Amino acid sequence: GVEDPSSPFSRSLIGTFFQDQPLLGNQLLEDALLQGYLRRHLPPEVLGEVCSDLERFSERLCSEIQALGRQCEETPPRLQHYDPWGRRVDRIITCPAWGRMKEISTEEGLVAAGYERTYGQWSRVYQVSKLYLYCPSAGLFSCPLAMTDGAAKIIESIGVSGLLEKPFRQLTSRDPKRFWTSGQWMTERKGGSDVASGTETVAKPQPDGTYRLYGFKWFTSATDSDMTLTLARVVDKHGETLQGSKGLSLFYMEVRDEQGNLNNIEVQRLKDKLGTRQVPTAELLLDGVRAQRISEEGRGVASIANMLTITRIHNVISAVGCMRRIINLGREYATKRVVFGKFLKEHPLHMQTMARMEVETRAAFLLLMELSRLLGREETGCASELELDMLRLLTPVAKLYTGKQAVAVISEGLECFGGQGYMEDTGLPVLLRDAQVLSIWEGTTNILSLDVLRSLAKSRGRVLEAFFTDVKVSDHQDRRPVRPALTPAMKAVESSLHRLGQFAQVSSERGPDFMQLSSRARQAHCVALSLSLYLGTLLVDHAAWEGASQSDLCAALRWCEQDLCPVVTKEKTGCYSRDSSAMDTALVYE
Ligand code: UCC
Ligand code: FAD
Repeated sequence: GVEDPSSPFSRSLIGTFFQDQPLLGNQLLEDALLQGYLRRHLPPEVLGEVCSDLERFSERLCSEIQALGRQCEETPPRLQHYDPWGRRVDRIITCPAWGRMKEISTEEGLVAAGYERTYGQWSRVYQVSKLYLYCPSAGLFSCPLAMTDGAAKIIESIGVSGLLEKPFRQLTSRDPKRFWTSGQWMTERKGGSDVASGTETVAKPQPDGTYRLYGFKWFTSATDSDMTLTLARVVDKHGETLQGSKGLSLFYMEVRDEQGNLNNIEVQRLKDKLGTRQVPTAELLLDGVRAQRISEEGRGVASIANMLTITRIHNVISAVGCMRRIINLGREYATKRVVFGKFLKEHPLHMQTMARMEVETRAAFLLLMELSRLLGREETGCASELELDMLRLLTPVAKLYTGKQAVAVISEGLECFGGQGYMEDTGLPVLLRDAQVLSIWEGTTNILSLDVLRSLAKSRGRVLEAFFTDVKVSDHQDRRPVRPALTPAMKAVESSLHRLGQFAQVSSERGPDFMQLSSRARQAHCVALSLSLYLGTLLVDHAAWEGASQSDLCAALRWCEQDLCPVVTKEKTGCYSRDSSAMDTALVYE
């Protein structure tokens, strides 16, 4: 305890060096690819408005939303079963920041933008870009927004009239006093993938045409929502129900009445989760819930599929948005942290690691944007048959791929901060914990692989044909003078296309059952190869645009080296050359 003024260590001094934390900058201005994509695709009259809104919103993320997101993480929801006088109330108590998130997302039109269609076919690209910037700061409020968007989509596809007029207006409102969120209650204890056999909930018809629902919902996220869509089996006049998919119908219900009392719902408990702790996820007993049937009897699964398309796209938004965020923070940190006598960004190996993450993220980003472009075209009646088929095929593919990829990239991203990446109070680990769910909810990876096969089978080969046509169209688009530097990437795409063609040929020769019967490894190989190829095509296509940057070019080349070519060719393609190191840094810091 003797104070020695020449020593920097004592009770009152704990050393002089403190590492600066990575700062969150304006996420639009720091995202060269997003800006490039918007410049490339949006008509000039749309571009200016969209970019200025995204820039303003990105400032709001730094000044307000990011801190609210942290509060949601630090103050998870809790369940109050009884009031102080012993009455059963089942109140889910969320923090004020969660409530504020609801207001902000309403003011910002994060759901409304998809339905107002101010920018015509580009409205979804605008909305998705905004959500992509938002989700890593959202404290998982992106979860209720996803389901809200999905519910609005279902109502719009059924028709905004009669009893569905009010919920549609509330779900797509920009007025915080009116805005509603929706749940999506599909999973029961017997099965969340196998909904057809797993659903035990029954719906008893009432004389006024409504129904009473009895059952148990095993996973219900954002259970503080105002309304929900759910599945149940209608009981016929003999008291019987039809088992399997054909017995399921879709129901709309409000969660509380005008006084705020639950609609004959008991909240059994809140789930104790690895991540997504900001969102209440509850087990619910439905004990005579008042509900309205909104699909034809027996068309429940097919009707809720519209919602699945939207929520799965939101899953992709989250995956890509969080990958982008960890890279942006990681590269900022690399300009501050000194190791072995120089900044992290001056270590070629570190830059190579980050460049790999960057290439993965760019490919996933372009896939997300392609999905939103197609969705926007579908919703404004501009989509061709080929585009509709591509939207159907790419949705499960993108969800399954980016769900896995997010965990890998974010995990690598945490390592870029060394031990600090593992420290909860840096706000970094939450990204990894929350990413783990992306491959589970909204359909696990295997279920989505099967959905890919469903889409192929249902279209009798048309979807596969659409895929090949689309790859070829993008590959040869405009046949404009392609930069010579892109040639190796284009060759890699062509040779992969050839290999995939051979696979498809074998499949068709072996008959229609082959796709279902072939081993999972073979299916996985086919999906992986097709996807790698498709992503390569998107990167090459973007790099061939006249406004493309050197980094866009580099990303396309890297993708084709890393993901399309076998490892042995890496030496030949110069992946480890001296120049490549400078390219890595340029790519990461574009
Ligand atoms: O997890 C959930 C919420 C989490 C919170 C929200 C997060 C959002 C992201 C936020 C990020 C921050 S909600 C629960 C999600 N549950 C699932 O995804 C279910 C997983 N299981 C499946 O996807 C299955 O494939 C089923 C249940 C959809 C289908 O199983 P079946 O019984 O085998 O179905 P069928 O018989 O093959 O299909 C029945 C009908 C067919 O139409 P018809 O009768 O006309 O031939 C199918 O073509 O449904 C149609 N269908 C589809 N249509 C099935 N899937 C699709 C599809 N994806 N698109 C279009
Ligand atoms: P299972 O279906 O039992 O799957 C177990 C394993 O078997 C998985 O690996 C799966 O891929 C595999 N498998 C299943 N079938 C097949 C097959 N045919 N071929 C090959 N492999 C197969 N659900 C809602 O409805 N609403 C919600 O709001 C909601 N929120 C959630 C929130 C969180 C945090 C989590 C974790 C889940 C939530 N879910 C929700 C449930 C989620 O959608 C399901 O957990 C998911 O669909 C998987 O269903 P399951 O848990 O029954 O797993």
